[in-house]
Amino acid sequence: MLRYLTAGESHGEYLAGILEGFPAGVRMPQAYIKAQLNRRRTAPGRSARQALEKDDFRIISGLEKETTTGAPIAVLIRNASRAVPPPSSLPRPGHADLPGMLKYNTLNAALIRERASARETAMRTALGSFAMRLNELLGIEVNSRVTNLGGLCSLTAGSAAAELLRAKRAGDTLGGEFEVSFDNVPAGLGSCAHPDRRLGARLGAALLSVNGVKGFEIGGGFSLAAMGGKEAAQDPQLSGGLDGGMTNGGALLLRCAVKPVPGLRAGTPSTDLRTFRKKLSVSLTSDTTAVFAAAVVAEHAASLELAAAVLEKFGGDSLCELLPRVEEWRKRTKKAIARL
Ligand code: EPS
Repeated sequence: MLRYLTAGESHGEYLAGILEGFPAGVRMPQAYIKAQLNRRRTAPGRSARQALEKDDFRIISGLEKETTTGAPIAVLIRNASRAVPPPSSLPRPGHADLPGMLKYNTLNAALIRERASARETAMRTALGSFAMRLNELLGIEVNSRVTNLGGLCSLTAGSAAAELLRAKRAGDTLGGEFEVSFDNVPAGLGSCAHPDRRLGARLGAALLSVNGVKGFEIGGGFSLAAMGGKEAAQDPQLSGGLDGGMTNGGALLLRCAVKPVPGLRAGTPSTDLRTFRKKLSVSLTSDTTAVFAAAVVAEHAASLELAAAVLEKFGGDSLCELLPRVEEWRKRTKKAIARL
């Protein structure tokens, strides 16, 4: 069973993560993890904090000479920004502040923000890069792209940058949509045998847990609601690579909607929970958009879930045990999935 845990606060000394159940014999160059962390950190629309962060990380167990041993992999990422925000009883509407303050019985929103912050996704990316690498070695390729930024759909690097600048100058933030796709996925991952083994549901949970994600679709998604069965049957890709909770051998296509970051430099009306006075909550640390970074995080979160499903189906404690099993399965299923 592949599983992971993360810990750490946004401005604590470290983020910490453990990945358990990962097979032995996977070469994992540090540069590979660094490149993935840099993709997340330098995505368009980030706040000034990301220029300060270096995402310096240390792997303290589970690797010998950049190759996994099968033991739990423990990772530490050092936070450069250690400026813990001062205590505040003023929740930022739309963030975790208010429900977190109620839930954990505190009048200090900063305590909630520290853990709810999307800073945590740096660790998910580091751990997810192991899964991405394993999938890659098995021939599974992941990609993502942002398809909508604040309603703007034909995006180029230039039009996105201009839109972000416009929003930033106006003290506003932007939402958007992204797609994550996986090619060359073996058929039969997941299961129709029990609800919690359905891979679509598992991938949905993985992606909906990425900060700011409010919508999730598989393949044709919501557009399928308006189609007849005859029309839908003409395009097998509308299933997004999943039928009955299992991969069908076609490309996996997942799509997410990300809300605009709710913390605004321009301020949002809120209520101080100590005095019950109305006040403007002003956020100076927000990204202009989270959609580009979320797409990178989503690749990693989905890769972890997919690698878990691969390991469940094929087993094996080392890459050399796993590889021939996947190859043999691909040969066996090749003819049946050729139409997709
Ligand atoms: C982020 C770190 C955060 C924000 C952003 C992403 O820094 P801080 O915790 O200092 O505000 O820049 O987080 C959010 C958008 C959010 O909603 O939490 C990061 O490292 O990704």
